[in-house]
Formats: sequence, C-alpha cells, structure tokens
Amino acid sequence: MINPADTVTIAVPSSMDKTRELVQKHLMNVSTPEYSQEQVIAYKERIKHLLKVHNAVIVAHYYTDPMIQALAEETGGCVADSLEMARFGQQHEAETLIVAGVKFMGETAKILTPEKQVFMPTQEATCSLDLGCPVDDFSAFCDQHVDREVVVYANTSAAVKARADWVVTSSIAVQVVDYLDSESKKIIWAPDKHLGNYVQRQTGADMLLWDGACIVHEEFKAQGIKQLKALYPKALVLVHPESPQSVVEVADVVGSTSQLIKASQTMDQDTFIVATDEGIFYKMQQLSPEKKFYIAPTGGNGATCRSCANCPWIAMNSLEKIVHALEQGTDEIHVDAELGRQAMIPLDRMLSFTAQ
Ligand code: CIZ
Repeated sequence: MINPADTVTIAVPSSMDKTRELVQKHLMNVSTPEYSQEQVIAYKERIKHLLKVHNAVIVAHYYTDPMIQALAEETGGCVADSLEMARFGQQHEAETLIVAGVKFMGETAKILTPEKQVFMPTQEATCSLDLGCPVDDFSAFCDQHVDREVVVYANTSAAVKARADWVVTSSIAVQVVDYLDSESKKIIWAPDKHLGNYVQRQTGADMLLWDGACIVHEEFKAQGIKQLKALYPKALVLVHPESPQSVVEVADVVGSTSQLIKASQTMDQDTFIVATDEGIFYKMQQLSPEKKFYIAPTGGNGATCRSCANCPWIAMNSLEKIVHALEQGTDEIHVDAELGRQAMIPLDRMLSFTAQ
C-alpha cells in the first residue's frame, strides 16, 4: 500500500500571498445586479433576437445564475460542466459562442474553435485557481522537475495549459492520473491542492502539488455539515473534491458537478446536503423537483465566509452583460495563435481520452 505522505508534496510558490491579496480586493468590490420582472423579460427578448441575428448560441456553466441557465436552455444552447461546454461549442454549428462562465472557459472554447467568434458577458470573471497559478512561476516550477508529467486542471489560463502535457476536468482527473500512474509516470499537478490531494489518495500516484485553492470550496466546513446532517439524518452528503479533505471525509458521494447532479437524480434519497457552488441547484431541482437540497454550511456571512458558496466571479455574468456583448461586440476572447496551438495539444489529449 502506498502511503500518501510519501508520494504527495505541496509546493508553496511565493506568488500566493499576492494572489490572496488580489482575490480579497476583488471580493470587496464585487456586486450582483438585481432586476425587476419587467427588466428580465425585456433582456431575455432582446437576447433571443440578438442570438438569431448573430447566429450565436449560449454555452453556460452549471454555476451561473439560474436565469442564464434557463435562457441557454430555452434558446438551444447548453448548460454543462467545462468539459461538455468545450465539446458543445466545438460541435455546434453556430458561428458565435457566448460563453457564460469564467475566463478559462471562454479561452478553452476559442482554442478549440479558433474559427468562431467567442464572447463572454465579461472577461473580468476569473477564478482563484487561475489567478493563483501565474504562468511564469508555474513554468519555472515545471523546469525544476522535468522528469514529471505536467497535469493541469481546466481552471487555468491558456498559457498554463500550453505548458502542460495534459489538461483534465474534475470529472476525469482520477482516470487520467490513474492511467499515467499505470505508465509509471510521476506527476506535477496544478493548481488545486485539494483536488490534487483527493486524486492522489484515489490513485496512489506520485504527485507534486501546486498550492492553489478555490475560494468557494475551501470554505465548506465538516463540522457544519455534521450539524446539518443531525437535523436531516436521512440526507445524503454530496461533496465536490475541490473541498478540503476534512469535508471530503464526511461525504457520501464525492464528484464533479456532472457526477453530483447525476447522483442527486439517480439515488433514492429525497434530501441532499451539497458542498459546491449553489448555482448547481438549478439543474438538480429541475431534474428532481420533488427532492430537497440544502447548501453545505460555510463559515457564515459574519465569520470567515468570503464567497458563501457562490463564486463571485461567475456571479458577474448577467443578462445585461450578455446584451452588451452581443450588441457592442465587447469582451471578445482572443488567444494568440501559437499559444492556442500549443494549448490545443493537452486539450486534445483530454478530449481523446474521454472519447475512448
Ligand atoms: O469542470 C468544471 O466545469 C468545473 C469547474 C467543475 C466541475 O466539477 O465540473
């Protein structure tokens, strides 16, 4: 048996403090728009018209505002995880993609379909994992460990992907690392240390982890989940593996967004405690209207909670900004052609691996 302590190491890059500061600064300024019912109807009608005019389709993530997820579905777009968003954008005949999510999702769409125009409601919507893995630091780190295969999570910039051998999403991370381990490869994993730690424990692979974390998942608390479970003893606990190990340990099911949604739909229980971004409740409730879903406790508004189970960047996507992007052509994603070509290699590996 492999002792995880022998095979997993967490690197602490000096840039982490700067990243935490950036995240904190952003959180202090972020605000989410509130619309009247009339405004919602007007924005939706306008967007439906503009999508037709521009031969465009909305590709939305499970974590976006339920209004955006509903609109994507009503207009023939998709609501999915980042892997399926990438596939949908690549296969759909629309000439223009509106990617509602965070920046790495827009970049991935552009890399996979350079011939399409890709817009985002706002390119300011980023991700603490992406911010916490600047390409120069990461590249220097990889250069110190050239004997290792570089596996990066999809939540990274195009430049970091271009430096990698493999890109993975949380839905396939365990399988890919298991495969690499069976080929006797040692691994650099970036950026999420919690997901990396989970994958390491599942596979026993030799992994060197970057010290990144998602500010949403990092705030779930095992103690709070146990207390909620005492109130709802029959509830099943669904946990995303970007959460800390103590939270993963109280889970009944650990999985990516699509895996958690599937579990909520197929398992017999009628009550679930869910540790991931609360945007996921739109799809869970749509698939199982009779079931009850509770968000797993974080530190609470007045305590240590900064994101309170809702990614502040993904929350920047709004109907108003979709109108703006379609009308004004703002927030178009551009990826340098050579960088895109390099990033395509590990992305292609991921897509081919899942197609097997
Ligand atoms: O890959 C994704 O879409 C993310 C960010 C999480 C997940 O578990 O699907």
